[in-house]
Amino acid sequence: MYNIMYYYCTFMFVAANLLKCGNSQATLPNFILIFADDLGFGDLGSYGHPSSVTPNLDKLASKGLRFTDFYSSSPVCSPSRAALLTGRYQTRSGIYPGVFYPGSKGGLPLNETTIAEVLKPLGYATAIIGKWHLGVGPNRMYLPTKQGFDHFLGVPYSHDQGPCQNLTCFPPDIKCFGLCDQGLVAVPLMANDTIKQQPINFLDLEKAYSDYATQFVSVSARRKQPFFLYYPSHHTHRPQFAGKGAAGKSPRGPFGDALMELDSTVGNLIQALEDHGVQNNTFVFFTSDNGPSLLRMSNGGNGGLLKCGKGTTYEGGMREPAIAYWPGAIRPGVTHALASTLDLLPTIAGLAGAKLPRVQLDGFDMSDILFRHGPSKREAMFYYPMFPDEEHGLFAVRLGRYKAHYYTQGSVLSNTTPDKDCHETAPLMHHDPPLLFDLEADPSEDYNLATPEHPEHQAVLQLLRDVKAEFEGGMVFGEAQVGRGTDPQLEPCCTPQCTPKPACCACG
Ligand code: CSN
Ligand code: MG
Repeated sequence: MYNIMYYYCTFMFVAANLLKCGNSQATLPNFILIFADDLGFGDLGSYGHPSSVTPNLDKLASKGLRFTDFYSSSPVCSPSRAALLTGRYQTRSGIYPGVFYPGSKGGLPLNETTIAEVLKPLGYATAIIGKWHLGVGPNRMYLPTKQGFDHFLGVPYSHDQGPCQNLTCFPPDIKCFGLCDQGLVAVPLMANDTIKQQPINFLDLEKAYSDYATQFVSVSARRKQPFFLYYPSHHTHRPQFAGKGAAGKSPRGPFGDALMELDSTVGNLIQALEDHGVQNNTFVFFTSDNGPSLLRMSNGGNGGLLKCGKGTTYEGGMREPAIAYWPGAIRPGVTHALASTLDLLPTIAGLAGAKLPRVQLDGFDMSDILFRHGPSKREAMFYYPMFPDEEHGLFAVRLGRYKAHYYTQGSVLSNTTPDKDCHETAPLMHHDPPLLFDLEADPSEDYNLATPEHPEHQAVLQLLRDVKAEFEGGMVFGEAQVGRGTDPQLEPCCTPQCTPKPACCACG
């Protein structure tokens, strides 16, 4: 009975938002969004990995809601982050083709509305800690501080987008595994718009992030200010790194160590919520930006039973682990509802009672899934490739249990997996009729159903075609921001007047 009342009260609290009920306070909920980098569907203990050490994430999964059919909007980083923060496909906001570089002229357009900007008018404290990757630009005009975040501690792009010959792992004299970009400035650590350290010290980085994040939780909670913490980790993007607490500690090797370090931060965040008594008033969500990097063998992640990985529109490229955690409000369980990073903005706005941006959104409120283990409002997922263009449009569509591939293409980012369909040598192929897979019966996309032996699938193919046509009829591509090119002068340098660049940019 107690339990029923408890859930009822919290449910009422969530539904009516400011309704006083039981012990729950009439306050706005807090949000923590943890975004792993290049983490695959099969990488967590709770998703079946035998040697990952992820006790804290596994605890969230067992006490929260674990998604089996959750998608990122893109098989690479910048576009998937744009979609997460805006609730809109990257093609609308112009975050294509590919990903931003340190000297990119473009960025997430300032007229796009992020989750942070949705929450700001309600008095939320907002922070991003970790990897931004939505542009730096002239006068650093595209940094997170211009997109609704009060605080930024982190790197404005990927940590392999700079020379990494000095990036050492544990033991300290061993070079980290993986290729990095030469000829660019060393990777900077930024505090808001200022460079704090260049090159970054990776061995202390996760601890610095975790300390800053728990401090942000603690200060906000003590002030009784609602908060939004966006924690886009560099883990587990290659090259892998880990500080003293995790390096050499996991049986899985460098990838496992990095993942273990991220997991320990998750534990610290949950502890901070409990220490300040806000765990029952905080919605925690964990997922990843795209599938595993299969570029450097076991130094990248693992897509489990899904086909291919990063850079491709097969399931391994975009289907992600995802966990929703809110003690008292979200009942433990597993959901097979179709959902996406695109759905977080409308869900969070709904929970806070915030106004939705007055633009075309691609997300759906997930409240029915979260609080009632109910069905999804989302019927379809649309797959754009790493380099989308208007001529080719969508590569694939999922509608219910069926997925049709109109185009397939391999990617260098999935080059070292045994399946040759994933490699960059697998050329762009147009499929007419499309390849058709039943993802419930065949999640690995092994058995094409659009064959003469299966005439019964004509109806579903027609339905998929209609859904695709209707969606594409409403898609307006924004100006290609990554396509605006790069200028070395725009690369963040802590000693702007120094010579010779990029090597002279060094501080802290
Ligand atoms: S990503 O990884 O930023 O996580 O997508 O670090 O696609 O050319 C992807 N890329 C550098 C990367 C380059 C990255 C690319
Ligand atoms: Mg990534």
